[in-house]
Amino acid sequence: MTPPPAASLSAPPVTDPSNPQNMVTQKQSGSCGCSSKTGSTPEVNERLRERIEKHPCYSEEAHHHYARMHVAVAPACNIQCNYCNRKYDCANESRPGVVSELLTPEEAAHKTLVIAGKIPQMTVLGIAGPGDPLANPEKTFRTFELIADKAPDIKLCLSTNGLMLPDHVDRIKQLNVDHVTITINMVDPEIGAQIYPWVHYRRRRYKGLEAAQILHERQMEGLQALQEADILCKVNSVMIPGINDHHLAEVDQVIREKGAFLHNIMPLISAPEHGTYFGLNGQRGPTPKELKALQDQCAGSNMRMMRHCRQCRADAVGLLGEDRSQEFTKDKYMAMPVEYDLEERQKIHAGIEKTKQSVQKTKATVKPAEVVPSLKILVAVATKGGGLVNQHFGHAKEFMIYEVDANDAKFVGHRKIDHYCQGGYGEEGTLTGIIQAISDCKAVLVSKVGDCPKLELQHAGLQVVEAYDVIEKVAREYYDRYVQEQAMIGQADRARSVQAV
Ligand code: CLF
Ligand code: SF4
Repeated sequence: MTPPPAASLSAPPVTDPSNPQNMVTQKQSGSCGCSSKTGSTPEVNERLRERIEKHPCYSEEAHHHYARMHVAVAPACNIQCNYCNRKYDCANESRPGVVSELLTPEEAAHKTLVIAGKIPQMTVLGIAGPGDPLANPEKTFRTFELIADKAPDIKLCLSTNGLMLPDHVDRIKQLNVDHVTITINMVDPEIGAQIYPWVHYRRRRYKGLEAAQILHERQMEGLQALQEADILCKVNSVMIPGINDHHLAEVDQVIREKGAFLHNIMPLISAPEHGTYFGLNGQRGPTPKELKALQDQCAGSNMRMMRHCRQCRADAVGLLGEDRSQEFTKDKYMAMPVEYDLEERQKIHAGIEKTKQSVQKTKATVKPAEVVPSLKILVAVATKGGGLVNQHFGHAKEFMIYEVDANDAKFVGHRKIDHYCQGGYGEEGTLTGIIQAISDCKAVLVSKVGDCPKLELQHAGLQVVEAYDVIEKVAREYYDRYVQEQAMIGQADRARSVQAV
């Protein structure tokens, strides 16, 4: 179902300051802010900015600069999703529910404090599994307590299926957890019954439609309670072709009406070797094109659409695009001393904020004064953070995809790849896969690239731009050159056809 125009939605009154949806409405009309009892004010806008500016999931801009970590303290789950199998683990696998080691709250607190010293740009501690954090409330809340006590500058974040959320919102608020994610894949239990074979609720197991109905009601109740408690809520939805792909626009509309701050539509990850019901039964995930089309459809409304999710492991560490969890296995971090230093971290964060400002200034210089309708193209960017084209082609494990036109260069997604440079040498086999992954792009923007892969990329029709600068600047400059080239090619073609006549 296509969402109606924003104006026809029954949005809560814009004067309610606790409603994050109102903040988004304000933001999308040009400021990063929310409403207040007396209307939108700079103070309230500033408050929303502070809540998201260092959270790499809630702010696309922040994800270039700040890192998150997850601690795997929650093994049990109270529902079954057809796309989940927590028994499968692989150190190279990045999927929700995947984890190498389970931790006690005390181990988790130690690990967090160690990493807060080693990776000072780590600003968020999330609990996202491997099961459901609220099916393990004691371990989850004890972990938050320990960390809040020793590291007050670290934001606490929670991701849940929502079944037990209504019972815990007061505790979540009391612990100052300001970011909660609910995974909502349906608002129609008929569709839910195809995704969830059972839920375990108040000591009883429910199956089929009844299970999906209970889950749906609890998710809606939890979302409402978060809104009333003024806790920022993000909704994750897994796009499952043939099951909920045509339904997610309706989900988007419903969660917006209920005050969700951000919607993250993620692709189903499905392969037989994962041993999930969907994987074993040949259920496919969406193509990047299908995913983008749905995200674009939903982003047309007045709610933010998250496109930079990396579908993290339950023990992920680092910037969203880089997983450093293998550097911090239990044997390693338990032997490391805690080096958490609040003052030092604050200094480093102040430096990052300065870098962000300078990137913003550069971005502003490449925006034209007037918006004009124009051709859109995609480019693939190699970056290791900071908002810059700053990574060697051979070292990239993913490309960020930007959609560029005469007005803007917008981040629209990412593509995972096997990195080309293995043990100092380029791998021919992986190059074919890389070219395939970005075949809908016109150019690759990298800090450097070797002659051989450069030629191969060019043969495949991809232009190669070597630069070290702000992503949007490099992308827009390339766009202008591309448009000029196309115009010249068009002129030459026309001249040839006139001669032929
Ligand atoms: Fe973790 Fe989730 Fe918090 Fe982020 S992840 S609990 S909100 S700190 Fe982020 Fe990872 Fe996507 Fe989650 S990229 S899977 S959205
Ligand atoms: Fe797996 Fe999370 Fe679903 Fe539980 S809620 S079955 S942990 S994906």
